Amino acid sequence: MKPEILQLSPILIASVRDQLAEIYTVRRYYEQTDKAAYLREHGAAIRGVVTGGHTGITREVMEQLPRLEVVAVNGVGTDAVDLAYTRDRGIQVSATIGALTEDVADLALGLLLATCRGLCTADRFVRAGLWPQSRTPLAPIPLARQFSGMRVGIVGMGRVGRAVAVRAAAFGCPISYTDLHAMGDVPYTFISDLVELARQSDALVLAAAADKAEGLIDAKVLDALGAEGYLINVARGRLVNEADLVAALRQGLIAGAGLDVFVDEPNVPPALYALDNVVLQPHRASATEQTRTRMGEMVLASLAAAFAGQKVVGLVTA
Ligand code: 8YV
Repeated sequence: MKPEILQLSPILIASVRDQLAEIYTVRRYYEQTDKAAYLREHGAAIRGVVTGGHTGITREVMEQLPRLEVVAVNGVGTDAVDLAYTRDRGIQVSATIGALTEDVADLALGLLLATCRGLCTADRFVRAGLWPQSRTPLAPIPLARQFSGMRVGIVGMGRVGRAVAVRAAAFGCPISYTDLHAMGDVPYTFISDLVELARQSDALVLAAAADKAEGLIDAKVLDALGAEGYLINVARGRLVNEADLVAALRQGLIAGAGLDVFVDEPNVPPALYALDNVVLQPHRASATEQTRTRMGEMVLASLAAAFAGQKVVGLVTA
């Protein structure tokens, strides 16, 4: 009999979906309207969970899966999984560690360039047919901020932080960072205090894990970043106090923001829609064909290892 899998978020790669369906009985929890009834019906037979980084899985759901052996996160963040609980029960948790680093860093740079150079505003200007109407073509759009050479501050010098640093350094940007401690193996300036890092940066890029850092970026940090400063978030919405960010953007206390993640996805603070100094993305940093294929293959490998009684690929905790 095929092992039963509970799937909490969609997989967009057809070949991965096909393989999952071939090897396992896949219960698509995310498609159900009455999720409680679905769990009552299938929970007892479920041996594995596939979920997204942002979706994770709650303790309440896992409590209804008595045979659960493995949670395979199709993503790198495990902040939405109750790891203390999985550890207690000996459930293995895997993440697609390393698979999406380059894409997330690419998007951070894309957001930096798009925000500083006003790419989306200028795109809207051209699409609206406003260019030919204006006698001095660029007058309705303010001059942009040069990105090359900007002082970039990175919050979290993990895999993604490092990949952002390499890219920004290629643009001639001096790099500083903060983390729990200085890293001996990177050539960038460590600044332990986040407010001080913000003060010494023209752009702050969030690349930190979110489990212990809710609301890290608040009014104080934004104030230190200042009216010429930009905030980029490719990590988790929860790292930012969104009310403080919206206020800072509206009042011009910071220059702009490029955001791929939000506190209550897919809901975005409506005030942001009207602001030209923000570039918004629907949590798409890892959403390329190549990366999602690699991630899906890691998920398949994890499940296979777990059901063969082995250590999963990309083990986070067991
Ligand atoms: C993933 C994410 O794309 O990796 C993560 O933690 O949040 C996203 O980048 C998501 O998990 C896809 O399911």
